[in-house]
Amino acid sequence: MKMTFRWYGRKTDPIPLKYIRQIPGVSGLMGLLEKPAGEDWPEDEFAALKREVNEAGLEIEVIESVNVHEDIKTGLPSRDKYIENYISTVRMLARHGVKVIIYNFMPVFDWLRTDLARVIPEDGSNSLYFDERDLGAMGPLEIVRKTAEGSRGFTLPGWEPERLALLETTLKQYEGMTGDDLRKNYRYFLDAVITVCEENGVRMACHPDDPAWPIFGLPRIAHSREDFDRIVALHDSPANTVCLCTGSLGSNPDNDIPAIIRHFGSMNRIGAMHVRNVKYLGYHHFREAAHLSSEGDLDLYEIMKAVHETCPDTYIRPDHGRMIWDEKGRPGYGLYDRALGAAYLNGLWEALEKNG
Ligand code: DNO
Repeated sequence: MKMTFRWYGRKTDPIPLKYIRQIPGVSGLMGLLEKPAGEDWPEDEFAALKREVNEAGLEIEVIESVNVHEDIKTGLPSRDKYIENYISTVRMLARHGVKVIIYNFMPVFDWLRTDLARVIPEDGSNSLYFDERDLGAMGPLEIVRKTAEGSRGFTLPGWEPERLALLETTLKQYEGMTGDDLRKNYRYFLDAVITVCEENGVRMACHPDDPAWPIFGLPRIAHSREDFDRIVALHDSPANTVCLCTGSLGSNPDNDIPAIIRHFGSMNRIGAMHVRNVKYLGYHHFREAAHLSSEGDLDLYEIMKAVHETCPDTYIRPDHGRMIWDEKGRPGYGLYDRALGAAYLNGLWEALEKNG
């Protein structure tokens, strides 16, 4: 297992690389370049990022959020141009030693919350929060406005301004589209990209829908074990894998996370893991919790045990943290609680290793 940490780059991430290097057991990043979906990532910019990360004593073998353009998801004729750009980015990242690319195939929205800083009454910290009843009253444009307002001036993954400027047009393109239509377009994308990944020693890892159910009537096809069975079968290859995000899938209590890890881990279809805890508050209602099992409803020991048994070489990062100790950072991506999460997950791992 390689413990990593998400970092947004020096320009927009207030956390210095040195601090990340000082978290015990963190050997690398799940890094990214903040680029609009569909863009061919410039090699010089990535090379500079890699140099900077390596000089700080960290690896950068996993890249997140190489976002898929909406024209690919909706199957417009212009998709071929964007797929070509994607392939060129995959080749470029491979030349620089990247092994896993995390992306998602969610229509329009990446992850969604109704409050980015809900105070946890028990301890005064705050965390990301979702209540579908609040969403019902809001509608897509309103939730976008609210999310942008609550982001403290940081761009949030999947909420890039260029993408949201086109929101109304994009929503129209999805009208009448079914899950099967989306899967058909997904297969077209994978057929083009996965062969290139195989040739270049890269694995694609699909991030689940978050929360793990359909929203605003949009087709969503990645929020259960059955969904991911279909995804890995769309183009059967060891390079077509899952980014197993425990908190996203875990937002639906019907998803048995350790069982899902065992299932895809033993098929060699887990490319990377995002690990965090969730506290259920009711139907389609939850908040994010500290990583420690007893602070939420997921059993992190069982989760790490399933990883240890079936995919022990995977990349992991502690996912969203709460805001604690008065930190003012990017919602979900502060330093302190994620560092505590990494330390805890490393502790569980040490115990699992010593128990054989
Ligand atoms: C949210 C992140 C996601 C993830 C993307 C991958 O906090 O985990 O934005 O990186 O879905 O494309």
